Order: sequence, then structure tokens, then C-alpha cells
Amino acid sequence: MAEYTTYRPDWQPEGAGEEFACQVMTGIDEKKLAERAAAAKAAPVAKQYVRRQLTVDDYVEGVLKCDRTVLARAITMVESNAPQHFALGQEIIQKILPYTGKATRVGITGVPGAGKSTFIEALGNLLCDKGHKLAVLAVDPSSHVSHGSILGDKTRMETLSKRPEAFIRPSPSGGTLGGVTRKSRETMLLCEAAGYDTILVETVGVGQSETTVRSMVDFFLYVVLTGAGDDLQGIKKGVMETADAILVNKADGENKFRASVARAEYEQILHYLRPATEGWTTKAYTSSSVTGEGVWEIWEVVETFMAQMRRQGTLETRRQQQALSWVYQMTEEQIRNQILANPNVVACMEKVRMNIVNSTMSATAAAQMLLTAIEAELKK
Ligand SMILES: Nc1nc2c(ncn2[C@@H]2O[C@H](COP(=O)(O)OP(=O)(O)OP(=O)(O)O)[C@@H](O)[C@H]2O)c(=O)[nH]1
Ligand SMILES: [Mg+2]
Repeated sequence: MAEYTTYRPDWQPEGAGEEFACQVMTGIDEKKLAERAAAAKAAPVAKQYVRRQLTVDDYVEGVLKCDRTVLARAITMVESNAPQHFALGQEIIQKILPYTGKATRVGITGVPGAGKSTFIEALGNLLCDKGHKLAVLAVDPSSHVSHGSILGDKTRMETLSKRPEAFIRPSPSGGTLGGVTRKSRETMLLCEAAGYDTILVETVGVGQSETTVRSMVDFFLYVVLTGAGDDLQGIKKGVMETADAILVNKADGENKFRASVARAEYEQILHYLRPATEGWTTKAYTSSSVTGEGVWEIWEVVETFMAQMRRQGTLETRRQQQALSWVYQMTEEQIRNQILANPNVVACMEKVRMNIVNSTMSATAAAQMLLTAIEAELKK
């Protein structure tokens, strides 16, 4: 115990009480200090868990062996926006490319709350029971706006997420639509190389995300809810024309009858629409993830579709077209970004804006002015 000397300062006011006192602490005991230092030196150093940096070959080997930790890290690498990660991620993709393309790629879309995740949980468990290896990915370019969905999916796919045969990966967060597309596509390739034979991609049916997912899958399932005839009109014709099957979900309890009515109505509409895949007739089905009724039947439709596509050679053609248009899309985005970052083009855009706002130039002349400025920059 330290010993203190107490004294009263000489500047204390007249009549001050006990509170006006100072304490002088004893100095540091040199001997004790030396003892403590020696004890610290002798103590075992706590083991340091430093994550080992993996080489490209480590990643490739780990992914091909389906080491889930390495797979998850490889995905993180392709999802990273850091330039050094990007380069490494691309090297990994290049090396695993020969091992990709063997899976059945299915996209699942529908309005929020349509029951996509619950359907995936029901179907996914059946697929795992039958010996499939399943990867579930989510694509949601707006996830930085609506934070909750990832958490929701994790709880909704509770049993599936615990199964060793299933790998669930939430949507890459934020970024441009082009960025999200690249990340999702490359994640899909990594999962295929890891031996997952079925890839289910969930996307919320709003905005452009369904176009994105349609362009990376073989089969596209559109999940809808029951409703009166009026509700059907709210569904965009364009979206229906991208679907290979329409699933009227939640066909259970009181909803069962309405679901079968809705299914018939969808069938009628489909009659007048162009099918999404040449040689394939898009049909409507009902199912319930609660009772399990109709869930496996949907998978049988997917299998029939895949067999037919393979027979006709359309699967190969579709995948080639998808890969090519992806290349063009990425190139276009890069060109656009580079042009829009050029200071001279930016200055010209401002001039154009002023001319348009002040009605001193026609739209055609303004566009021409902008093109001339871009051409001049490209020639430099
Ligand atoms: N009765 C019934 N309810 C269902 C069925 N499928 C899903 N639900 C319920 O519908 C709600 C939404 O289901 P989700 O699977 O989360 O829907 P989602 O389409 O994935 O939704 P988001 O990911 O938010 O777009 C949940 O409360 C589910 O329990 C079904 O087949 N029958
Ligand atoms: Mg969901």
C-alpha cells in the first residue's frame, strides 16, 4: 500500500477547511518495476491468429476442393472494390473457368413478399435430400437502400443454411448495377467450380434486377401471388415474357382455390405472349411452401426444360450469348465512365446544359456539340 504525506498548501484561503489539503504520492518502486518486467517477459506470448494470405493457387485449389471457407474468401475477393483484390479475383476466375458451366442455373423473381425465399428453402431441402449440392445467391442492387432483406433471407432459409450440401450467399452490397452483375456472375462461376450442381438466384422483382438475373440463368421462374383478375393487369407484359414458368405461390388454406383460378388466368395471358425461350411453352403452376404441394413439380419442370434445351443445343447458344452480351455491357459501362470522367467532356456538358436551359440551342445541335467534344477527346 502506498504511503502518502498530507500537507496544506500555502495559498489556502483564510478559514479554509479540511478540503484544502494536498497529498504527495510515493515514487515508483524500482525493484517492483523490474520484477514486473521480468514476469511479463517470461509469460508465454498469446497466440496470434493472423489470417494467412492465400495465393491464387491456394484459392483455386480450395475452391475446387469445395473448402467453404476458401470459397467464401474467394467470393469476397471478387466482390471487393479494392484494385489489388480485383486483379487477384480475376486471376482466380481465369483459372477456375474450365471447371464451370456444369450447373443448372435458375433465377427466381417476384414482388417483395411473394414467397421466393420460403420457396427456395422448401425446394432446396428437397434437392439436398435427393443428393444435389445447392448454392443460393441473392441479387439485389438496391440492398444499400433496403437493408433488411439479407437478414430476412437468413432467417427464412434457416434449415437450408444449416445443411452442409447448401451454400447461401447474400447479395453483394451497393455499387452500380453493372458492378453487382459482375460480382454475382463471378460468384456463380466460383460456386460451379466448387461442385455445386444447382444454382438458385433470388432477386426481388423490381427495377432492373430481374433483367440482370435473366441474363445469367438458364431458367427463369416468376413467383406471383393470387389475386382477382384486376391484379393480373398490374404485371408487366415484358416481365412475363422473360419467364420460363409462372408460379402462383401460397396455394394453401383459403387461398388454394383462388390460386388455381389465378393460375388459369395466367395461362390465358401466356397464350398471347411470346415465350422467353424458343421451343418452350411457358406455363403457370401453383405451389405452397407451407404444405409442400407443387414444390417438387416445379423442379421437374426445370429438369424437363434443361433436358430439352440440351437436346436442341439452345442451352449452349443461350450461355454463349449471355457471356458475349456481358462482355459488351461491361465494355460499354467502362467507356461511358471514362468519357463522363473527362474534364473537357464535363465542361462541354455544362455548356450544353446551359444552352438547353436557356433555349439557345436545339437538342440535335446540342447532342452534336457533345459528340464533337467526345470525338476530340478520343483522338487525343
Ligand atoms: N401461407 C403461405 N405463406 C407463405 C408461403 N410462402 C411464403 N409465405 C409467407 O410469406 C411471407 C414472405 O415470404 P418470403 O419467402 O420472405 O418472401 P420473399 O419473396 O422472399 O420476400 P423478399 O425477399 O422480401 O422479396 C413470409 O411471412 C412467409 O412465411 C406459402 O407457400 N404459403
Ligand atoms: Mg426473400
